[in-house]
Formats: sequence, C-alpha cells, structure tokens
Amino acid sequence: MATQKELDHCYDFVMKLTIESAKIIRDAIQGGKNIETKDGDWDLVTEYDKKIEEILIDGLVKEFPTHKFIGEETVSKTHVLPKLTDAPTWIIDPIDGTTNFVHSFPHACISIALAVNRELEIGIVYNPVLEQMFTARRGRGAYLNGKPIKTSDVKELRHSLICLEASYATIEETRDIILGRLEAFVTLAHGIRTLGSAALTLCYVAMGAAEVYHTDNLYPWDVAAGVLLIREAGGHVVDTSGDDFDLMKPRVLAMGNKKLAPELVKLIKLADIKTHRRRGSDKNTFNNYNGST
Ligand code: 2AM
Ligand code: CA
Repeated sequence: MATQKELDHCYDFVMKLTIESAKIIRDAIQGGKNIETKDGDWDLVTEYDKKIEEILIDGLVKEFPTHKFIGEETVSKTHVLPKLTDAPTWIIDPIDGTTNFVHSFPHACISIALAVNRELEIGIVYNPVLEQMFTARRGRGAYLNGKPIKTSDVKELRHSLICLEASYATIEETRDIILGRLEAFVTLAHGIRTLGSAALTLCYVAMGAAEVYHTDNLYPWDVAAGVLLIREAGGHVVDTSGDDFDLMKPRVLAMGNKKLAPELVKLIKLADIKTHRRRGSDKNTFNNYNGST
C-alpha cells in the first residue's frame, strides 16, 4: 500500500476520528480527574488517555485491519516497544501533555502519525482546547487550521526562542545534564519556554513561533507527527549529537532552519562537558567529606 489515494483515505478517516475523540479532552480538561502514575510521580496517566487510545485504535483497526500500531498506553501495558516495520503503522499519543491536562493547563493534544515503509506520511496534532489543528502530509506542506505554516528563518541562537522539557529534571539521573543545558540556553538565547507537550512544542517550531525544541528521553509517539510537521514547514530535525534523527530512539534537536544546527550541537556538547566536570568535583567533595564539620 501507499498510493496517494489510499493515503488520502487514511488522512480523511483519521482526521474525523481525531476530532471526534478529542471531545473527551475538551469536555474533561476543567474537571477533576482520577490520576494513576506509571514510572514515577511525574509520569501521569488518566482514564482519558486510555479511553482515547482505545477509541482511536478500535476505529483504525476496523477501517485498516492490516495496519500496525504503536500507542503510548498499549506500550506502557506490555512494556514492549514494537519495531517499526515497512507495514503502515499508526504512531499514537492519545494525550500529549498529560500533566498539563491534569492541571487544566490548556496545552494538551492528540498526536497521531502514519509511517509507511518507515517514512512519516501523515502527521496530525490537535489541541481541542485552543482549537489548533496542525496537519502535514509528506511532500504537501504543513498547516494550522488549514492555513500553510512555515518555520522561522532566524539563524542565530542569541535571537532564538528555545523550548525544552524542564520536567525531566525531576528525574535524578538526568537532572544535572538537563540543568546544565538549560543554563547554557538561558545564557545565550532570547528566551526559554517549557510547555509540557513535546508534540505541540514541535508544532510551535513548525509555525515559526519558536526557533528550537530540544529534549532527550522522549518516545516515538511524542514526536512522530511533530517531526513531519517541522520538516514539511521547512525546518530541520537531528539527533542531539548532530547525527541523523532516529524516530524509534528520539533524542530531539528540532529547529526552524539548518543553519542553527552546528551552534546548537556545540553548545549542548560544551554544556555536558561542564556538567561532567562539575560532577567530578562534586564527587571529590563528597569523597573528602568526613562528617566532622
Ligand atoms: P505525555 O504528556 O504523553 O506524558 C513533557 O512532559 C513532555 O514529555 C510531554 O510531551 C510528555 O508526554 C513527554 N514525556 C515522555 N515521556 C515522559 C515521562 N516518562 N514522563 C513525563 N513526560 C514524558
Ligand atoms: Ca506524549
């Protein structure tokens, strides 16, 4: 499969299903929610995440019985991240920005992408609270509510708005690295934003509202649709190291244009070196500490 006609059908079908299931987010965002945690206190899931994923997958399975699925809530049940194959595969985040949703902060969305032959063909990110529908098809551009969008052409970090997920600093193992990179960005950039939804923030880069988005430790469903949006809007996505971006192990360095890449990669490397040095000296401090003072 993957004639344009078949992809048109996939797009029309998933669009309707997304709009329909997003009513759940719009109706529930203001009320109280029953919350469960997954890997830690910061990793929240609600009955709504599960319900939306169920509706999306049930609907898509009926229409496209041979297609495969990689969905956040399904993977968190099985603890197995499926391999991406050449088969048409829907990559689904039923609510990206779950913590925002829990707090009624209006940055929550459904993010859904279709990959065929391991290539992203369709990307949809829909925030039903703010009525923002971001869409992209490979080779056909990126859109917000039906109007074409394009990335920023700012070429220097000192004139850039940089977005990242500060929430990962709640995890002890990654805290120093994230805070080190944050310090580097704060020192250099025009401004820093940390919005709590990877999918939506990638879309803000796609629409030119921010120049950069960077976060490691994400999952394919957080980024699949947003990455296609950025590419189709004229932007650039690489791995944090500067190497090619890997959708199945996403360490995201996304930017409005390629010219920002060398400066960003260098800045992150320098920040990490500084963090490791600091850690080394902290270790020495504690090694020498004998409890007598
Ligand atoms: P989520 O809302 O679907 O959990 C900020 O937290 C961003 O990082 C969100 O896009 C969030 O997706 C994503 N993220 C991915 N894994 C996460 C985790 N284990 N805990 C918190 N956020 C996570
Ligand atoms: Ca997510």
